[in-house]
Amino acid sequence: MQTGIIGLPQVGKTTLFRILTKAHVDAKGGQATHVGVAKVPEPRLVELAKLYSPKKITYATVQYVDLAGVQKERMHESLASLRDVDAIAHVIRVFDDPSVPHSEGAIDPLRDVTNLDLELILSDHEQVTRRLERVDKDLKKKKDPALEWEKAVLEKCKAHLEAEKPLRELELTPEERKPISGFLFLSQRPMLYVLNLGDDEAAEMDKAVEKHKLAALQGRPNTAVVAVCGRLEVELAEMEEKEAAELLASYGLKEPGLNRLIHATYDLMGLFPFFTAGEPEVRAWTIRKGSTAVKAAGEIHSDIEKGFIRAEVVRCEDLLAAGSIAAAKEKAQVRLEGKEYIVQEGDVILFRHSG
Ligand SMILES: Nc1nc2c(ncn2[C@@H]2O[C@H](COP(=O)(O)OP(=O)(O)OP(=O)(O)O)[C@@H](O)[C@H]2O)c(=O)[nH]1
Ligand SMILES: [Mg+2]
Repeated sequence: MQTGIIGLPQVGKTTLFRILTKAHVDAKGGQATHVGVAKVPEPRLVELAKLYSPKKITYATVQYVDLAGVQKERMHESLASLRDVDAIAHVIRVFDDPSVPHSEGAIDPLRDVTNLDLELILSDHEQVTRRLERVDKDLKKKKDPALEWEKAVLEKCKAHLEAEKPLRELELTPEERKPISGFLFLSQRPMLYVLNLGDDEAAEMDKAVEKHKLAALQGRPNTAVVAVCGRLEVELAEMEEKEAAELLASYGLKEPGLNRLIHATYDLMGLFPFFTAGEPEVRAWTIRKGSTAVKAAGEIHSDIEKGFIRAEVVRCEDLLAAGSIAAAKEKAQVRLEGKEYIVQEGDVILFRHSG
């Protein structure tokens, strides 16, 4: 699962990518594409580790791709680079800094959001139109209920796009999704708007959306908005933990913007963690909402999936409060679940398997 970081030139994409992934890449890369992995912050892992003193703690991760700045003359390439990502993080420049030129001249976050979204919509519209022509041609030759259905869905998409709305905001039934699942529409990807604020706005992070008149971006389907302050994040990333916490507190913040950004990405992709815990390793694994226990087992190892007997499941909070698995068992908080059990956010699971 990859999230592509896109946005106009010089909006702070690479700066964010570098601190997200702790990668040492050259910000002046310009056209280069970098792929990196970010740890999903998870305080419960640290708490679990206190119970097990494991040799190893392993965090869940998300992948980010740092893409080249979007330029009007190279729009086609920019959009092509989004084909392979599962979600999009659009970094929008809100910070004002005369020493960093803005490709559009003035700072106007809503304009930048609207323009990029429109490019995604146009690209999808072109694809839908082309496919519709093809389908119409084929239907003239021969009646085909499957094609009729595809045509109906494509027309629904087309009308939505013509209203200048992204497909991620179009509600489709599973039946409607089927015929278009192969198309990789760009405006259908989950979208994270990342507002890159100026250093002077760090203390009013949670008011940024209203202040910059971006309330219209909130509450949309498959869309999230986070505000970060790139400069401050760079400073935080270079500090000792204690120092960083003090600096955050001085701005009235509880956690770095990066943590919120990573969590928002994770949520947006419909992912959440479950845990395994033991002396060798305490670990967070990533799973899709709605996945079964046997699927979760497969995340760890295909042998555990194949030889699945049952899962012993306890809520992380219950385990932490009880202090040990044995104590949680005494309180009847450890459940035995079968293959079809739907894994819940924060489950700690021990898989019993054969082989
Ligand atoms: N004042 C200020 N400057 C920033 C901030 N974030 C990034 N910059 C500066 O903006 C310039 C561009 O930052 P990058 O992170 O390279 O931006 P980019 O979006 O990756 O740029 P391209 O890849 O060239 O499109 C650098 O000089 C950064 O130091 C910020 O939050 N505040
Ligand atoms: Mg860059």
